[in-house]
Amino acid sequence: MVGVCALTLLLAALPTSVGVTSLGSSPQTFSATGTSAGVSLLYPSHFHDFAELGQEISNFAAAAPQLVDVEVIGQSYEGRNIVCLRLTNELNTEQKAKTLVVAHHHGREQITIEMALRFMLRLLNGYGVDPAITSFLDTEEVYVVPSLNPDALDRVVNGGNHWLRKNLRPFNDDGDASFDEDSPEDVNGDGWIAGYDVYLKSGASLVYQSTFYEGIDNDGDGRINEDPEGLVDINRNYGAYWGGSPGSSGNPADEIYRGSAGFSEPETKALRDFASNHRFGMAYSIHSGTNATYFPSDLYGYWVNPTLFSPVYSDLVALLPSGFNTYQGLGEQGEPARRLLESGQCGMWEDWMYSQRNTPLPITFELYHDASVDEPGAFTVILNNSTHVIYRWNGIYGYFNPVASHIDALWSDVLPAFDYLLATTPRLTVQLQSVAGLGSSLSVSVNLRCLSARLGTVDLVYVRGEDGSLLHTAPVVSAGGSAVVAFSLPLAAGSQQLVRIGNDYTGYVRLVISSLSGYALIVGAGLTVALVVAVIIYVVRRRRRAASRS
Ligand SMILES: [Ca+2]
Ligand SMILES: [Ca+2]
Ligand SMILES: [Ca+2]
Ligand SMILES: [Ca+2]
Ligand SMILES: [Zn+2]
Repeated sequence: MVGVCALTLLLAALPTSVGVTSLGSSPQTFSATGTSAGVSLLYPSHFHDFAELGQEISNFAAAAPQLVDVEVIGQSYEGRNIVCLRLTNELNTEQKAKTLVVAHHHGREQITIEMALRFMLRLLNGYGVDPAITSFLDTEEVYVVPSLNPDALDRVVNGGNHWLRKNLRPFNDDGDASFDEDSPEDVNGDGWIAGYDVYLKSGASLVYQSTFYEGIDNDGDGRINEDPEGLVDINRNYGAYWGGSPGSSGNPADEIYRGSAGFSEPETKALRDFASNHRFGMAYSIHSGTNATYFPSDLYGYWVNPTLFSPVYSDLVALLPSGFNTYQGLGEQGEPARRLLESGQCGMWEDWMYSQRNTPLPITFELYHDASVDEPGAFTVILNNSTHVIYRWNGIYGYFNPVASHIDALWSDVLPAFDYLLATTPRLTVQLQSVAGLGSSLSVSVNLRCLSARLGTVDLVYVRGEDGSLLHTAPVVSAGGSAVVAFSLPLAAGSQQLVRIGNDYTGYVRLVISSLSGYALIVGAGLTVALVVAVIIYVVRRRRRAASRS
């Protein structure tokens, strides 16, 4: 029922004139019902399609109803639900800190859905078993969007087009009478759609020209793949710095086509409307195709807040397997994992989260790439004449997704970065320092500590009454830092008041302060408290003589 082990600490510094008895440590018990490793994937070692993903989500919600809430945040272009799961101890109803994971902006990056599923599985099965996970779900609302681009998921798995990156808004590329009538396909039945890279010979070097794909002339117009499915790169469609170049393109045929306007697409609108209702301290958008972490960057591709991002980057390098700290494939080996060649500020998610939603650490986490598919041996020369070279490439799976049997091993590799996400979300602990005062007002002093090693409380810290009224405003508490905050509390003798301390980033910690006759202490009776959401009821002995003087 009650996690009271923090209370001993919280009560240690009370003045002797206040009659307080500590209950001492109690074994920690858990408020919500977890699954205790009782839930597993219905489709393990398997890349899910849209319908199977829906079954997994339903299974999670059924297995741990006190930890899982499922919300539809919008519909894709073709009307598929875009779902967000909230994982938290729902029996702790106080406002909590919030953390976000968005997966699968890009259709072919299926591994991101698999990582999101395993992240949720870890939380559901660790709650009530692993103290760290229990604490995370007691103090945070963890939001997970496992697929922001469900139309593309359906095409990638069931339509056979493993290359599809963009959303499914139709576009008539060739201006004939039909939309999307000629997409690539696996003509030779070897299980993948080959890509062909065309290079122009320029002296001793080769200059990349274009890429085309395996396919047939579906509509008999004499051209192959001239009107494929897929239009907007939804990770270039956010409404901050929309239109930036060269990071995005205005050409509908390009893989980084930005759409007709910022938030023109239903998928980005859904995320915008959802995120606009929350304040996230930490957020990941997970992708694949390289091993890298991207932070909000300026026009030149440099971090906008290196003082914060640099240590976070170092943390991630230390947590992840070697190889994650390079932007592979663009000649940036050894450079920090940040976008250097693709400029920022071109309608991407992290720049919008940072500049428009004030999320201090939105990180695009590119969590998979097999470098061997970039090696010369992965390419077959199919033409080499005096002017051109054409290579065939089958590396789509190694580029964006591992083989299915390696999904769980990849999850083991990246799991520490997800624990780090939860640990870096700022939260507060509150220690009662002293209580003094008599009659109708108490002077209360508390010690606030920020539980993130990298992020402070972001915003000012507010002391509020139960009705939300503002009693006191305290400065920002720095990352890993603490601060003593004093405030006065109007409180008539014999009454009690709930006090809430925190802000929209950290969530709130509750204190119940009572001024009653006699000595007594009641701790958390009948109330749900988490490790750091301490509910304290303590009793102030009324000093009648002193009171009569005031
Ligand atoms: Ca057409
Ligand atoms: Ca088209
Ligand atoms: Ca093929
Ligand atoms: Ca055609
Ligand atoms: Zn991507």
